[in-house]
Amino acid sequence: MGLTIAQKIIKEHLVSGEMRVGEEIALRIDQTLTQDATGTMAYLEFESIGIERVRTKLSVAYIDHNTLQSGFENADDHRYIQSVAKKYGIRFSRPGNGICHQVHLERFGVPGMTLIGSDSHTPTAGGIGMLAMGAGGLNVAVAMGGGEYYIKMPKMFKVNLTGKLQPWVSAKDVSLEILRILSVKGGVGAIIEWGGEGIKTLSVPERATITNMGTELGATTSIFPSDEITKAFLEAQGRGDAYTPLESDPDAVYDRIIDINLSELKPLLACPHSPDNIKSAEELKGVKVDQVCIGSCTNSSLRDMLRVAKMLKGKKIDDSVSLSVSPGSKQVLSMLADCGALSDILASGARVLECACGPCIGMGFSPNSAGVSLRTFNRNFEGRSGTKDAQVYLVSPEVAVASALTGYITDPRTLGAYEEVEMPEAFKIDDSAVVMPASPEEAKNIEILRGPNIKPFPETHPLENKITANLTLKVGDNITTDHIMPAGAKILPYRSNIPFLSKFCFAVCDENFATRAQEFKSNIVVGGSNYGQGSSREHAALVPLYLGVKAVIAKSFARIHTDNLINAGILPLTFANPDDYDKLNQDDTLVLDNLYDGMKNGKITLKVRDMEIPLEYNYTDRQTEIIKKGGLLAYTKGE
Ligand code: MIC
Ligand code: SF4
Repeated sequence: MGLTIAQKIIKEHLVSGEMRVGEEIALRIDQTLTQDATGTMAYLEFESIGIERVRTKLSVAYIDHNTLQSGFENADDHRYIQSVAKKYGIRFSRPGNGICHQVHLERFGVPGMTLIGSDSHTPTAGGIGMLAMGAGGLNVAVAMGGGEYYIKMPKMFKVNLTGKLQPWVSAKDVSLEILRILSVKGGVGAIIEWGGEGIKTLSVPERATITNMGTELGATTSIFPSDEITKAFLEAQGRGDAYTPLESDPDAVYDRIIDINLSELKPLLACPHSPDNIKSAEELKGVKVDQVCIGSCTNSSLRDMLRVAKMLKGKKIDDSVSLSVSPGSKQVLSMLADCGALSDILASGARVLECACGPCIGMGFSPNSAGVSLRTFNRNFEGRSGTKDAQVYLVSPEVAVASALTGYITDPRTLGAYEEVEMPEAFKIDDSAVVMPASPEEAKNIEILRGPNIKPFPETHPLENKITANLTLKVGDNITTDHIMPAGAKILPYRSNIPFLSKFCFAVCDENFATRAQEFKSNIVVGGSNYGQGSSREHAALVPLYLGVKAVIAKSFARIHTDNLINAGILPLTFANPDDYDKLNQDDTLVLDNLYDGMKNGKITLKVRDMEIPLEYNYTDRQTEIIKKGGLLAYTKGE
């Protein structure tokens, strides 16, 4: 039987396990990346594992999230990460060099290799045929130390593209279309391979927009073949030698095949507050717009920015609209400046922000009260923009500019003639903002610089055989990590200070959660389906751990968050009968007894009032050991 692209890479990197869907497999990891918001914690964990130098082929530490520096905290964390990088053999991408996924695609990604990153949009590198996955910081720390990365062998989905995108329709619309088809949980447990004749019409940055947003489907990752288009991109980046061709076998077998005809797609928007709440620009035309943001790891490539500049050239944005443009990398910004496109953007009335995540994670540029914000980003979860009642829509750069010009949601196809942008034959290469690590000899004398913002890792304890806990919070379906542990400019600087972060835990759902959890000391959270979707932030597990959360019982879980709960030593349990969710009330006293046996046979009984509710526990012996020891750090250190 033939293999899919992902199966080929998995086979090459398989350390243990059988490649059977749902079975746990261990993979050798070639490259890792971290960003600063998850990086400080990941490097504290790496230090605590106690390895002298990274054992990957390449590890890069990016600074792109916490770049506001409105106090000493972020600057201290950046210095900490820079010193760790220098000492342990990691490249350090300085603030201003760009968003991790954009820079990694441009400068470091290699087709056929494995990459894990402490950021959920790491699959962006699937645009050049890498098997790239988001992971918790601790998993990345272990991989940097040469340890394997464990996943459940995913199902294989194939999206067959035919046709060609029509003028004013772009790769973002493909991402939104697949979200319409599959929903935010439709990709859980699957790898999505993109193929068919239609992919020959898509450049690498367009492919990367699509693999980037595969994260919003809950997919393990998304991947394109590595072909002539990949080769041309790598050559234009001066990295032609990184190219290897990669495609699936003609007789590869997929669990699901989805057909999309690019020629039939229209400009789409994801409406508040979920990336799968899709409507067309035609349907929404006339909605008043207050703010437009262009950028993020989804749509900040040179190609996207040139398109934006072309649309803005010689025009002014509407007086009522505030427009921000954040190029994805120093390479993009500098090439925009050199060719004059930056002046066209500035002359239109746009505000140009630095090459960083910025408004995407609420780092400035929050919308006005109840403001309508159109963003070329990948997530529009409630409150994520920093304004709780903002109405955020996810759009393509084309819809973004068309709407900024008119002040209303506008179908760009009404703008008339469409001119293709011309991509340069070679990108401008300047890697001077990537600081190289010290040699092993020099590294011995490098001191790690720790600021006062860095507080100790929360205490973990081995799992007891019986848990008696208060049901301190009951939430619904699709709870995101932005609900569990919000981000944004006011909170993000404290990512290495769990006690401080804890005040904001679940604040989007219940402002009193943290206080109540501290009163009860032993807590359980109950959720609906797809609990923990969204980011890779392990803080969404570490902070509940700090607040005494012992278990989460849900209808189903998102992939990375499940790992993060296990890594923190928190029990993720599912209802055997999803309807039992309705029987539980907030502040019920819950008893989970005989856990060790229950974990062995996969069945645990929840006692509440006079009821016994069957729960399922479907994890491997390795995961059980991790939870029993009180988390992956204790397990890895052999405590
Ligand atoms: C996000 O887009 O939510 C983030 C911020 O990039 C997160 C990582 C984090 O919370 O630091 C992600 O996607 O993993
Ligand atoms: Fe940064 Fe936004 Fe991408 Fe997350 S989704 S890495 S915050 S740009």
